[in-house]
Order: sequence, then C-alpha cells, then structure tokens
Amino acid sequence: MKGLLLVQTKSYFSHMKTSTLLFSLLFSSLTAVQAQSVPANVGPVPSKAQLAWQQMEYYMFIHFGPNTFTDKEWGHGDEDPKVFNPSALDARQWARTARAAGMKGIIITAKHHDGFCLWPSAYSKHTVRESAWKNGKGDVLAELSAACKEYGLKFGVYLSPWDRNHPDYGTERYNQVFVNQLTEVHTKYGDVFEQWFDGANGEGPNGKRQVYDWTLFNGTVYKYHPNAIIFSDGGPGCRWIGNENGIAGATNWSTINRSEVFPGKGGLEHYLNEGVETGADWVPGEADVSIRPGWFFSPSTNDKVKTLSHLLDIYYGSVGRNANLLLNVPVDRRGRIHANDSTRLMELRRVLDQTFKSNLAIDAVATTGGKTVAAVVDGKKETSWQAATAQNAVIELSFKKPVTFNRFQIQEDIVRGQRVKAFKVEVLEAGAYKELASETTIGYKRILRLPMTTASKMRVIILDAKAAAIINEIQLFKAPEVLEDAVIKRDKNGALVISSPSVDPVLHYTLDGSEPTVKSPKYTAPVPFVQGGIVKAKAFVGGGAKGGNTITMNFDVAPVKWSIHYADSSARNQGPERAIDGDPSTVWSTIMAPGAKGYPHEIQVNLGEVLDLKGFSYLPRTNQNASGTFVDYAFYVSEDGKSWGEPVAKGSFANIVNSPVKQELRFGKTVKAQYIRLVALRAAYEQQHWTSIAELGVITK
Ligand code: FUL
Repeated sequence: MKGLLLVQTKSYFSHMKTSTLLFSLLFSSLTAVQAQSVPANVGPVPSKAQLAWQQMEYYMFIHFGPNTFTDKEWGHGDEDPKVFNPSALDARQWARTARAAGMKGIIITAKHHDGFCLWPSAYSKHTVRESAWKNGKGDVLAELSAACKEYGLKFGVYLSPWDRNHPDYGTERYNQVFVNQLTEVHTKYGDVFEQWFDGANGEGPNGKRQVYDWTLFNGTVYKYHPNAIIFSDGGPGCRWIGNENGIAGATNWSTINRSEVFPGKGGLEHYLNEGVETGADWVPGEADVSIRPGWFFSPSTNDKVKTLSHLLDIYYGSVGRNANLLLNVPVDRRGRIHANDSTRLMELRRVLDQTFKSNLAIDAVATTGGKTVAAVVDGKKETSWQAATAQNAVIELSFKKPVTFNRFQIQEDIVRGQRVKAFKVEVLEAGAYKELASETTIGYKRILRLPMTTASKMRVIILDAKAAAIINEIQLFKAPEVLEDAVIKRDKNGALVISSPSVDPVLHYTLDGSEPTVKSPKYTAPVPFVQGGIVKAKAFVGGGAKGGNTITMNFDVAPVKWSIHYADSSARNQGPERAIDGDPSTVWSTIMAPGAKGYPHEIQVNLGEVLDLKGFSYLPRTNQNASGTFVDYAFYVSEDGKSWGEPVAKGSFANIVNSPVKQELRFGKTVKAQYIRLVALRAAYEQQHWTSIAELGVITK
C-alpha cells in the first residue's frame, strides 16, 4: 500500500534503559528507518511485571474455607472454625490439575469475607489453627505454595479486606490488623505473583464502616513483592472486568483513569468492562468466573459444572479479548478438586490444544505496499511491524495453497502502548475482497471466531489507531467443531422442552438422575413435568458416536395453578404475572418513575393448593444490568392469604450484586402454605427505588 513505511522493530528495545535509549537516539547518525525502529510510546505502557503477567493468560482461582462445609457463598464470620475439616486435603492434586489444564498459576482465598484464615495468622482467632483439620496444625498456604513450586506454577493470594469476624473491623485498628496479615502472607510463602483485593462488602446501610487505607495495603504488598500484580476494581496492577461471568468487552482497552475508580465504588461495570481509550493508567483487565454457579463448593452443584461450549465462550470472551482469565475451581469437602470439574478442565485443554497447535499463517507471505513484512507471520513475539500511518494501514497475506480456518488471532506489541481502535479482516473471493469481520480494539491478544473460511489471499486493515499500529503477529487456526449442548426448559404448562443449537443432534434424557445414554428415552415432544424433579439431557451425533456434556436441571413444582393475589403497582407491560410464568426472560418490575413508591415492595401469590414448603427461590432479571434487583428480603406464608404472621425467612442474598444468579433460600424446616408473600426490603443498587423479579419459585423438595 502506498504511504506505508515498513519497519521491523524488536521488542527488546523496551528492555533498554531509557538513558541508553536516549543516548543512542542522540548520538547515532539517524536514518529515517532507525528513527522509526524505536517507536515512541503512545499513552501509558505496561510495566515489565504487567507484561509478564499478561503473558500468563490463564490461571486458576480457588475458593476454599468454612463456606465449603456450610454451603454458603458469604459466611458470616460466626461459624465454628471446627467446621473447616477437609478429610483428604491434597494441594498437589490442585496444582497437578491446574498444570494439566494449561494454567500458569493458582490464586487462593487466603481469607474470604468470613475472616477465616487458611494460614495460622497470629492476628486472628478464626483460622486453620482453631479448626479441626490436622488438629489445628495445618497451613493451607504452606501446602499450596510448595505444590505450586513443585509444578512450576505461580502462587497468588486473595485477601478480603471486608472481615465479618475480626473484632477490630470497623475501627481504626483494623487497617493495621490487615497489614499484619498481608505481611504474614507475603513473607512466609515465597513469591506471590498476584494479590487479589476484593471490593465486595455486604454490610448494608446499618453495618460496620471501615475506611480502608489502600496506600498502606498496596505499599505492604510492594514492600515484599515489588513485582506482584495488585488486583482490585481499579488496579493498580490489573482491574476487575466488571462482571463475574468471565467476559470482557469486545472493545477492551488496557487503560483506565485510576483516579475515577476505587474498590467497591459500584456502577462502573461498563467502564471496567471496556476500559478507557484515553485512560491515563495501564491497568489491564482480568476476567474472573467460577466453573460452577457459586464460588464455593457445594454438593448441589456437582452436576452444574459449566459445559465445554460455555467455557469456550468464556475463553474467547477473555483471553480472546485482551484480558487474562482467572477461572475458579472450588475445592470440595475432601480438600480436592472434584472429578467433574477436572474432567471439564481437561476437555477444555484438549480443544484449545487442538485449536492452537498449528498456525496456518506461518507459511503466508505478508506484504504491505508490495514489500514483505515477515515479522507478522514469523511466529516470534520478539519481532513486530509498525505501520507508517495510523489510519487505513493494510497488510496482505498470500498463501501458496488455500488455507481453511475459523479462528483469526492478532496481537499488538503492547510494549509501546495499546493503539488500535478499529480493524477489519477481509478475504479475496472471486477477485474481490469480502469482509469477514470488523472489530475495534486488539491489545495484547484478540482472537476472532469466524465461520469456516477458505482463502488464498486475505488482508487486515487497521482502520484507525491512536498512532501507527505495531503488530506482533497475525495467526490463523482451525478449531474442531464442538457439539453444542442440550438446552432444557419447562414451558408455561409445566412441560419439558429439550433442544440443541447443533445440527441434527439426537437428544436423550433421563428423569431419575442417571446419566443419559443413547439407550435413554429420546426426546421427540414436550414431556409433562408439572411436579418437577431432576432432568438430565445430552445431545448425540453420529449415531451416538459423539456426545456433548450432560446438562442437568432441577425443577420444583411448576406454577401452573398459581395466580397473583396482590402486587405493588407495576411498570407498564411488566405485570406481576411475569414473575410466575415459568419464563426467566419475562420480568415483573415495579414503577421506575420519579416519585413512585419506594421500598419496601411486595408480591403475593396464591399457589392454588396447599404445599409443603422447604424454601423459596428468586431469580433476578438478567437483562438491563439486573435493574431492580433487591438484596434484603422477608418471606411470609399463609394458609388463607390474610394472616401472614412473622416471616419464615428474612435476610440478605449473598453476592447478588456481582453475581445475579438464582437465589435458593431454604427455611431449615417445612411449612404448609397456599399463599406466599415476598417483600423486597432493600435495593441491590442504592439509587434504584424499584423492584424486579424474573421468576419467583418455591422449594418443596
Ligand atoms: C466477590 C466476592 O464477594 C465473592 O464471594 C467471590 O469471592 C468473588 C471472586 O468476588 O466480590
């Protein structure tokens, strides 16, 4: 292309000291090419530690503690430390699994919100020392850090500043307690590659208030581990991606303005998901997500491990979008990773290996303006090519033989800053270029999932960049086809509907909890399932030769006989019957207009028959940023719909803001009722004075 100056740059310039660089710039007789070969930084750039961290791409999160044994997501800190008693803890098994999964490190919840320390901290009375495990002589951090070393993994720690157990929490003294705990963790267990600071805090308006001394906390980490990456909502090392689904924005800048973010600020989900093009600070995204619905192990989620296709969506939504992936694999009550989780991790690894093992662009001839640019297709991350212009820079790839691919990968040399704002991929078809994809940012790595494409010639156009783009590599791959999983739903009449997005799958299912095989009933038409129970379904192709993952759903009584007894005024087209229509995509919402009635809001349902209730479930809306979700509730039952008495359950949903998944609340006893009443007492998002419910359900099983 005209106007493009071709230069091969080497990233090792980045490792030169600035003084050396200046010296060579000033005193060598510069030609235009030499001047170009040391491109200036554009905007903030990563530190050496951030660069090394970015190249880790994929590592394990482990949530483990009293919650593992009490089936809670947020422990209250008042649990008996004796409940922590893994029967066969094996940290080497965790490390072995992470390593085999292709992960580069492990971050463990050294201290979660319940304050329980997985090491015998001298600054707490709620630790492994007080637990029943190993008669109080155990130390999980010691075992895990040693195992990580053995398996060549990096070791990282999560410490929650919010501590529901420590008597000093909410007083000035607590910051020093936390610093002392950080010091223990950072001095006793060798190198720590990442320090995870959680911004979550569920104290509520009347709870304890603690003003965290972040300067002191960060300073303590850096004192012992100057190269540690500090995670928090806004860094400084890396930032939260704004959700707990593991999905970064399709546009994802590694830059933000740190002055605009502090841990727990809230309302920044979109900001953090996409970063800020003009951001003054380099704070790349890290996408955290759990392989199960909850962060902690629960026997009830053994059959809810995310499917292979879901995990692939997460991989492409994080690593494929310029973010690192921190995948949580909760350790079980034995103190081991459950076989269901490790099986899925290995399936994922196998598909990723198959996909990325051979780069089909390696033999391509890359040119720009008729000149060869070997650097972008040489498979070496040390070499790169800098376009001569910031806009409309074109690089063309020609193949000796046509190549067939469905993954396109491109990387910027981020050492000089993230530059690309928009790019396009085109293939030559019958003499004309046809667009395959048009996207925004690239960053360290961008992977596009494309339809299977065969081409002899293609081109990448950097449409717009902050400054002339510097591209490390362009690669092409062919991913194997992954069978899409069965989807199980129940319709308004309480009948099961099983489907699959894959082409021509045969669907088999069971209703007795057993694993579906080709011999199990074949799904052909909706199956009546009003009373509920456990459904397992699996998609098969090739006459049963290949099966997808088993999908499990637990249903309770279907709301076929239910009717609304009373509900607070609803927003237009969002009436209360939508909360009991069995369809998670429709929502009841109260009025959002200014001046409308504020909290509390309530809904009353006539179940149409007397049922033995063990609990209730609340599914928050999943669209529109979970708007109207509530966190504090009271639940009542009645036999006549008039007298309600005291609530059978009252409390707060744990972690509903960050993870708005279905909440299942068990009463701990069975109550008879024909009428139920759910009162929403406090909004999850302070400014919202309205309530919403996607589905309200009962638990009878
Ligand atoms: C959240 C916490 O509240 C969850 O329990 C979990 O630890 C997750 C990784 O971060 O903010």
